[in-house]
Amino acid sequence: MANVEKTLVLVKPDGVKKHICGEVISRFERKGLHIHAIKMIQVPVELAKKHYAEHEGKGFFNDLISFITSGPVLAMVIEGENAVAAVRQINGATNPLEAVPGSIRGDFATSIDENIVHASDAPETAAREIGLWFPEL
Ligand SMILES: Nc1nc2c(ncn2[C@@H]2O[C@H](COP(=O)(O)OP(=O)(O)OP(=O)(O)O)[C@@H](O)[C@H]2O)c(=O)[nH]1
Ligand SMILES: [Mg+2]
Repeated sequence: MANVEKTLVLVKPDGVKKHICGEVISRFERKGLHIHAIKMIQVPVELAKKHYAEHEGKGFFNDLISFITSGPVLAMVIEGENAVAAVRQINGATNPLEAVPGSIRGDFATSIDENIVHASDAPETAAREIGLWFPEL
C-alpha cells in the first residue's frame, strides 16, 4: 500500500449525544481505513485550547472551547492509504450546509458550530494532534 498515513478524528459532543459514533466509525471502516487507537474522553480545557490553538483570537474561539468540552468526545487515530484526505472527504465540508449529502456533516448536521466530527487537515497537523490526544502512543 502506497502512502499509509495516520490521522486524528474526533466525534464531537453533538455526535456522541446523537448516538452516531458507530455510524461514523462504520463509514471510515467501509472506506477501507483502520482504527489504530480509540478512546472516550471528557476533554480538559487545556487540551481543547492546544488542539484549537490555530483559531485563538478568532470570534468563535471561546464557543469552540465551550462546545468541545461540553460532553464526552470519541477520539480516534485512523490509519490507511491517504488517510488524511480520505477522512476529510468522508466528513464533508466544514459548514454542513455546504457538505454534500452522503458525507457525515451533509447527512447529520445543520450548523457550523456543531458539525459532528473533526479531522486533521494535513499529515503534519495529524502528527501534532495525535501527540496531544494520544501521548501514550
Ligand atoms: N461559528 C463558526 N465556527 C467556525 C467557523 N470556522 C470554523 N468554525 C468551527 O471551528 C472548527 C474548526 O475549524 P477549521 O479547522 O477551519 O475547520 P475543519 O478543519 O473543517 O474542521 P475540524 O475538522 O473541526 O478542524 C470547525 O469544525 C467549526 O466547528 C466560523 O467561521 N464560524
Ligand atoms: Mg480543522
